Amino acid sequence: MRSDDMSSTTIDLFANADVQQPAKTERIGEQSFVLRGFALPWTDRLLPALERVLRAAPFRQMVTPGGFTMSVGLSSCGTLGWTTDRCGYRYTRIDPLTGQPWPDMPAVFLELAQAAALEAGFSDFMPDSCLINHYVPGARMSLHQDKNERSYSAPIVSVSLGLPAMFLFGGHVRSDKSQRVPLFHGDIVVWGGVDRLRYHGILPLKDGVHPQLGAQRINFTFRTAD
Ligand code: MD3
Ligand code: FE
Repeated sequence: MRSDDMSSTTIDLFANADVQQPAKTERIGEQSFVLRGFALPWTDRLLPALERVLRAAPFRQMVTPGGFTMSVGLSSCGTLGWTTDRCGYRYTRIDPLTGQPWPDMPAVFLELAQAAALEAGFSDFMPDSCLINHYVPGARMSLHQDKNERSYSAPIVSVSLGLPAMFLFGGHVRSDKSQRVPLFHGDIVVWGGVDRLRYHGILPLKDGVHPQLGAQRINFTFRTAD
């Protein structure tokens, strides 16, 4: 907050604009940061936890309200999971595939998301949802905004694992020019404040084989949905 704003409830959209970030942090927007390799020291704990989540809630390809099957496979953990079907996009407490609550968010997932948010200048990040996206070569995510959350005041933290991908970072209007940001195994991106509603997407995944994960990319997206 700026000192003259203390009595108002207005969110200070530029709260982090003048916060110095460490050297390995790349700033890609007013309040968006790539933390290169931040997740690498955590992968020994992340991958077994991921396997446990996926045993309870396997990847599945969902259908958009327009009737298109997404090329990306999805799962979730945490209190809320993001879902789409012919009826629309929404968060649910029950996994529609299993009829059970989504698996708990592993402690290591939450700890990593909070550490990354803090590194980018966002304290007290409390995600209640982790969407797990599964890309195979050719899979893509077209330009969209993330608008299904109750509030946009919390940041979003995303963890990239496996094959590299080209992230498209657009503006507040779909037709705004996008910047391209390559994302590699272990990179984390944090988006908040003024950048929270910017259009974004992932270009079709290129063929390749990652030494640890094989021919796939897995992305965790942590959100405060409720
Ligand atoms: C940028 N996932 O799940 S990172 C998504 O890599 C999604 O799987 C991509 O877009 C992926 O919705 C991109 C996550 C992400 C999430 C929200 C954002 C990037 C964002 C909000 C604003 C700007
Ligand atoms: Fe998104």
